Amino acid sequence: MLKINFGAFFSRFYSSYTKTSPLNNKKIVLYGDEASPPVRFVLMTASVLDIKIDYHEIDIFIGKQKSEFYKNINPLQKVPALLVQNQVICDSHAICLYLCKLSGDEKLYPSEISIRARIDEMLFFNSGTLFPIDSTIFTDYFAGKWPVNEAKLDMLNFSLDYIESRLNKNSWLAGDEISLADMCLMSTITSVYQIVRRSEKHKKVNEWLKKCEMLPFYEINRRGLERLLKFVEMKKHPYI
Ligand SMILES: N[C@@H](CCC(=O)N[C@@H](CS)C(=O)NCC(=O)O)C(=O)O
Repeated sequence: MLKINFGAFFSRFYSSYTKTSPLNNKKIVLYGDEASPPVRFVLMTASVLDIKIDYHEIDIFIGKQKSEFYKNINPLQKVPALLVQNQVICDSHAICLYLCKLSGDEKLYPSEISIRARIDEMLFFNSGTLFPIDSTIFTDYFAGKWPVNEAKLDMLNFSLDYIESRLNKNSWLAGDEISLADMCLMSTITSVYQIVRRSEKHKKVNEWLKKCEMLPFYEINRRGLERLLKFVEMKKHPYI
């Protein structure tokens, strides 16, 4: 049975990434495309931390990440990239950790080292395992290599089994409180579920996603998913 204290969640997490905050004497620019899960992860983190950022769209569906303008910002030609004064940070995990440290706000990344270790574990898991699977499935989808290769689906299911096992122990991925880990993996999983059918087997994952959907920052994820779906639907491959 899913029990959520909505009042506490809403007061704790409601904010908008257009709001101003005392730490914003620094000019922070985020380059991204909301269809991208790592970009949504950064936007949601900034929103929860109440950090004002200037958002600059790099439309990856028309190849803007390969433009000379953007290559000068991120030679890797990937979104997101964060520009803070003269420094560029080029990976969503690094960016979100930076924003947590910059804000001094511990709600998404508490200083207690064993909690940090659990959050880091999930961020590295996303970076090294889950997101590359999501990325390869989407690359195949947009290249018309569909239905998805079974071996890739197995890899995805293996990762979801692992996430399910984490959620069997705790209500959130790194413990009893929502953290960067949840925002990061939620943006990846909800993306892949735009083209791969949700498995009934992963009950805890599905419950956890429902809890995420009820939080105010999820609006950012929803908006990005709508944009992603627009391009998914243009391809019209059957839903797997
Ligand atoms: N590990 C990076 C991954 C960034 C990434 O792969 N972004 C994709 C969009 S989801 C991208 O920019 N793709 C454009 C391309 O490969 O040309 C992060 O977390 O920021």
